[in-house]
Amino acid sequence: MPPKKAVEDVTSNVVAFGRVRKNLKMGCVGLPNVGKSSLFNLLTEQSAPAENYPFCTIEPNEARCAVPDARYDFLCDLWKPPSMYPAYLQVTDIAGLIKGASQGEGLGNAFLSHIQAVDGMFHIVRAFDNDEVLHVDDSIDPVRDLNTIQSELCKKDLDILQKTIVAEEAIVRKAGGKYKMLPLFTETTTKIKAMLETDKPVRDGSWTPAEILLINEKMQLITTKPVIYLVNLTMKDYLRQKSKYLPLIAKWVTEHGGTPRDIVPFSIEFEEKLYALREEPTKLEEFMKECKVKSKLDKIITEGFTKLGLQYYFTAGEKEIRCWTIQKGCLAPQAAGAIHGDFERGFIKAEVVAYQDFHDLCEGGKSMGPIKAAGKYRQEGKTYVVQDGDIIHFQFSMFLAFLPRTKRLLLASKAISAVPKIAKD
Ligand SMILES: Nc1nc2c(ncn2[C@@H]2O[C@H](COP(=O)(O)OP(=O)(O)OP(=O)(O)O)[C@@H](O)[C@H]2O)c(=O)[nH]1
Ligand SMILES: [Mg+2]
Repeated sequence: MPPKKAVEDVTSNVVAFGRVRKNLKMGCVGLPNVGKSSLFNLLTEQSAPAENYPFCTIEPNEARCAVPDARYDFLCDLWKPPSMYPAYLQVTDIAGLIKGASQGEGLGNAFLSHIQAVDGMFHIVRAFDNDEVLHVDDSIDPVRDLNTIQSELCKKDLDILQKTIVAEEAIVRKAGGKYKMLPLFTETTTKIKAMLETDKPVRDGSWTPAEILLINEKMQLITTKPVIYLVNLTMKDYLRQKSKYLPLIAKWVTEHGGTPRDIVPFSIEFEEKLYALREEPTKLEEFMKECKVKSKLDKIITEGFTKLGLQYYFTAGEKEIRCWTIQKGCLAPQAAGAIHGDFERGFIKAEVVAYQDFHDLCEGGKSMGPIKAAGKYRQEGKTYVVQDGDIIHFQFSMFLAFLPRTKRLLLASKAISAVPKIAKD
């Protein structure tokens, strides 16, 4: 008799690099003295040391910042509940890397485990001229700096790859012929090696879902992590929205697998000025009127959150408005699991209204009446892929929640097997 097919617990229809969990982190990466800790402090309102000397940061600093969202503000204003919980982005401030870091230069290899512990990178690029702030390579040249960091990360990944291949070969040898190296493993590692040897990050390759799953399982590469390039300009350049470095940086990013959306020009000097004026509203207003440009901190947070493949849905009621962070592509039962495991195990259905429909139809009230009347209050089942900003009320049963797992999965498997697996673009 053929072995029984295992019942798979399908949690999402997206196959992507990286870990599947909701508390993913963005790490601040770049050369020393480029403004990583200063940005970290501004984003998270911390006071990590950010002094004017290279390698000021040694051990990583971690904190979180609320994700700004006008939709959340609207719901909070409408309900005015006693408890309100926005979504949060976790941010880690990491030590600076220099040329040769992968071979132990500067603070050496410690950076590897620190970058491995995050899920995406804010790559901070210095584009501010200032003789008082030392540059480790003596001059301002953002393209050279981008190449330095990219090359060090690729070299480090080559090390990881080599170690993974050696470990896999040892397993095959030990098995004494019972087990052969999978062709998928050999083909994938050959492809990765060719990319890394020419300083191309693995994320820029084109990969099948099977290759992505293999990479996730076998090696913790750092160049699979998504990147946002944050370009730190002088206040003068930021105010005039022009910098001689920006076109060069944009060219480099687009030639290296990125898109213009992956670049966020900002200015620590400008953001620190706004921060210093935060308790003087009149002066702040005058300054903002004068300069006609806005802070970029909100954009940095939301872009970071999106880059990690995260999104959230809302629960809204008299007691609480809350954002529940989930991975993009998450199915309704697993989204319910963000609230409590019993909600996932005992999931019956989700009552859903898209935020925009609620906003447009609520007539300034909290009632779902007008939304139902317009046919926009939906009942969704186990295969529903939750959308960013859905307002959801889950129905669940304690009876189902306490059924043994295999029985529950068997009951669910028919419906769930209809959900296609797709590779993240
Ligand atoms: N003029 C100017 N100085 C800046 C700017 N951004 C950062 N600095 C200064 O540069 C110095 C280093 O800033 P940090 O934020 O500590 O830099 P870092 O990248 O964390 O440096 P390491 O921890 O050494 O890797 C500090 O004195 C900052 O005030 C900027 O946009 N303009
Ligand atoms: Mg620092």
